[in-house]
Amino acid sequence: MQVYTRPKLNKVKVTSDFWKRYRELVVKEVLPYQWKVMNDEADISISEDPQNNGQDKNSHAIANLKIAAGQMEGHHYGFPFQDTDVYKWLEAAAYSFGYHPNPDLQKITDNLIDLIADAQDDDGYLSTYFQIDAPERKFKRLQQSHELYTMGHYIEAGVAFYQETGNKKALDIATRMADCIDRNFGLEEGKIPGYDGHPEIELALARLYEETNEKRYLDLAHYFLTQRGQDPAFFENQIKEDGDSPERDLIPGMRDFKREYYLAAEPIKDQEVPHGHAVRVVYLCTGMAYVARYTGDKDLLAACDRFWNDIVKRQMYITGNIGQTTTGEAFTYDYDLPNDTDYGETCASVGMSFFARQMLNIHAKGEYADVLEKELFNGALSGMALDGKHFFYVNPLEADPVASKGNPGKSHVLTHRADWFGCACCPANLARLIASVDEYLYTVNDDTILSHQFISNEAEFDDGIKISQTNHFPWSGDIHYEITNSEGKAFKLGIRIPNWSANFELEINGVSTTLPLNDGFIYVDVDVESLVIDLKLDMDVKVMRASNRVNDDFGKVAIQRGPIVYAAEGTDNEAPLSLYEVATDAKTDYHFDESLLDGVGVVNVSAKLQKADSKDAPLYVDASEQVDSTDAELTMVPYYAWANRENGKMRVWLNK
Ligand code: FUB
Ligand code: ZN
Repeated sequence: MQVYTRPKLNKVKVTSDFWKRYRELVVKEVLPYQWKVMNDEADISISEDPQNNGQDKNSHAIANLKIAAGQMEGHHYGFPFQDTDVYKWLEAAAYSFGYHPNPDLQKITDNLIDLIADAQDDDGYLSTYFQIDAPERKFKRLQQSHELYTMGHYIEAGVAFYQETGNKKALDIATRMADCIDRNFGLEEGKIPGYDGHPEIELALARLYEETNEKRYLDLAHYFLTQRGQDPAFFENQIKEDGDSPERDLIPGMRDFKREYYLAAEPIKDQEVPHGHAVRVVYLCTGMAYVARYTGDKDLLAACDRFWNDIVKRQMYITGNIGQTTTGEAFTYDYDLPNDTDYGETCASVGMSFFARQMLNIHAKGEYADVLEKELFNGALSGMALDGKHFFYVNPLEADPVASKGNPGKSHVLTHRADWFGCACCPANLARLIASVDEYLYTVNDDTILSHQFISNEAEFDDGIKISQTNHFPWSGDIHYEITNSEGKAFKLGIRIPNWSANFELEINGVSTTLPLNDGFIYVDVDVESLVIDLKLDMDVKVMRASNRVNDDFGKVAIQRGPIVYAAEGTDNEAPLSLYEVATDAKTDYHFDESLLDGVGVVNVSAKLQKADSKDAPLYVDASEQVDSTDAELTMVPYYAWANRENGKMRVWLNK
């Protein structure tokens, strides 16, 4: 019998050209640009903020911290959660030090930690809106206040910063915050028996527990998850006590959303499907999965499974985007997946990646990694322009500048990425995901190392285990592994076979091999000192269809190659794109174009192009009248790279 060791992952170096480009972009463009914006030093415009938040062009995020720290005078500006822009940025900067040491940036971030420490109250509280403008209302309107959400984002940043730099002050701020929250919340006499309107603190406390081993933090995270919805009137009662008039609202309109929207209508264990605001849902799910893993809480785990299935099987776009409506940035109902009015917030895709990662820590199922990959290469990545300085908040699957301008129901759908937003939650959220992508490549469960992403890397584990993966993914499906196991310990290497690769070929040490597929993984027993594995994934271009329960995609097809979902843009094709018809067996051709969009795989698809009716023709005619069409070819580019050239039309789903 094999005696397996339990490998511990120490370090992953991303060597993928595709991801190295993005990660260097974070260092060279994204972080400096966002730092300028948050210091109100960037010449930007937020006039096309899809949320119509009406903010001025300055973020004031750093100024708010300076005012709270007593270094400046003035009022708080922006949303009650404005501080989180800074914290997500700080977290992204922390990760970047792991692959790109940067003393200049480190000086800035060390000073920022000092500023945050100065802004923190003696009792550990830190949320600049309340400190500056409403100290008497702390924790009194949790439906809208985002106080725990805000502190949760700091806690995440503080843990990451400490882990990357060893700056103890960064961690101390986080523990003092958590202690403050612990003193104020719970079921004991004198504490608030509530929770935040926006989940985040749960996953943050779980991270803090992981770092500090302080069980109180895990218990507090568990409390927030199990207390949610126990008293469905909790938020409303708090609002009554804090002052019922709408002028007292911290974010206008937030009181109108139902309890379900806040996932607070009933205890989570009783909620069949996730309702409401998409980012709230996926942050909550991440917290649930995190805490369930450490506590063994079966109710939480069952809720994770239910919510996962509902989102992934019935409410997710082919690109991984989630949240179908701009009204409340929310989920709607099963199979409702409109393409030209959808929301698909970048933060929701980032949060879905967090959720998938946590689920992989619980079950070795390929479907979690499939979704993670979908987000990394499509839904989340689309949130940033190739220049690192423009961002999407809303990610549509069909867009037209004329429609966005002319139809108020589509005004949230931008057809070009914006400089910044009044509510700027997305840009730094995506930056922290990209900067930490090395943490999303492996999952170690007991005796098994799961290699579930095909992002070239060199990984080092304890016990002399090293895994090097080289490839040109996502453009090529040839994946080469070299495994060094200098101490000859025995372990299993699980390699994901993606759901898009129906066929694959495997060679171990040059010998063609077949291995059974187990929940999306093949498993190789490793007990020798070195091993070479070659995997050939199926990179044929696929013409995809949606379940015929999805009204909006009925009679339509989409193009996918490997993990990449493709989009047709007006700039490459004769518009309108709606006049193209693509057969399910359409001829397709793939080539890599180094000079296009920083190097992308391009797919050409044979199609029929209907002749557009003349403007003078009647609006309705007998359908039996012949319409001329010609043979044509559609040029398609990766969805993540759309809107990097002109402000034009785009479509993922094409008429069949
Ligand atoms: O409410 C805080 C953040 O702002 C959410 O996560 C985003 O969806 C945006 O509404
Ligand atoms: Zn966002």
